[in-house]
Amino acid sequence: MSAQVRGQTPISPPPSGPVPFPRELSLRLLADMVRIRRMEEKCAELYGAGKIRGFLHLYIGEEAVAAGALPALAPEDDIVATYREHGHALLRGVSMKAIMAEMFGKREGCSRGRGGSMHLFDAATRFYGGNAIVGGGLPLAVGLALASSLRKEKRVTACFFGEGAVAEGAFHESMNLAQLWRLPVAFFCENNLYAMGTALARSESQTDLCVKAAAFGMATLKVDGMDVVATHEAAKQACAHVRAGKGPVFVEFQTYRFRAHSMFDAELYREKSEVEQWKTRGPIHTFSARLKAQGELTEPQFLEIDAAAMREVDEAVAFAEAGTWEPVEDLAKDVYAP
Ligand SMILES: Cc1ncc(C[n+]2csc(CCOP(=O)(O)OP(=O)(O)O)c2C)c(N)n1
Ligand SMILES: [Mg+2]
Repeated sequence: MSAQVRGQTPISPPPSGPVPFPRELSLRLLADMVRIRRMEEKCAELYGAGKIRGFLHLYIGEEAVAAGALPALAPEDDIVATYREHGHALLRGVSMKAIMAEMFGKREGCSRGRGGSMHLFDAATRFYGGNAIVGGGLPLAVGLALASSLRKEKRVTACFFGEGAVAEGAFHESMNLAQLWRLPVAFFCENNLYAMGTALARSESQTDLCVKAAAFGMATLKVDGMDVVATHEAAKQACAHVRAGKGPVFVEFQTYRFRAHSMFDAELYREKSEVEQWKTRGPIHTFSARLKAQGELTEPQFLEIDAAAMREVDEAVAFAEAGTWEPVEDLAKDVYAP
């Protein structure tokens, strides 16, 4: 396999420079990334222990995208995501307890234990899933945006999806109608360079995703997805564009997953050295180093943020463990009419 077919090279230097946010916001973004990381590390461990079963796709390495994008959204906005959505749900305000219980398949989970890792759903926070179908979220997002547009409700629909979705017909149909009807959608593409084991250049003749979006006449932004400063600024800009009634926007977050695609993946499609190089751009350690350099974070403060995240994880696991199984006689409920 040639170098071009693997992840794009060369890899840029780690994100650096001053953080222009108020300290409170910076610490929140940092804490949010740490919460996702610690929650998912625990999920991996619980998967190994047989407590979490089925599919499990970890977001580790990509945290700066959700951490930067979610705070740009308002409570009335709608969100659609993929199966790699644990972090998005958490930062939207679904409790870690309800997420963990869902991972376990317990009745107390946010989808009552029927969705599992790939189908976290919470109507109260307008978090409309969690979708196992590649590209499946895009038509849903366009439908939600069409509904809010017809009802004259002021909402942004944020649609998160991987770069693998651009190979699907649903992507092109959704982009076309969203732009044609000037719908209020922010398409947030998480380009982590691989769709399972397929590098972007192996499946796409045009690897610049913004060029694809621009072909529909859509406004585009390309962002360093490992830099939470850049992701937050870009998401704010994208949402402002949509809120101003200028129609949809496409944002390409250039990111990288540090773990396997799912728990069943021997990772034969990329070199370990590529992963190690990307880890030097890790969103948590680079951002905390910048905050330390400008005197806004000390190592003990970082350790306290980390400890708080681990306490939240422990409480979520205890909640999931104590949760209940749906009785077998209820299994056909909501599936077949009585
Ligand atoms: C329509 C469809 N085709 C194939 C699959 C199998 N599949 C699951 S994940 C995946 C890769 C998707 O990659 P990407 O969109 O880049 O998201 P990432 O996993 O990198 O976050 C594929 C092909 C699927 N779930 N749905
Ligand atoms: Mg991908």
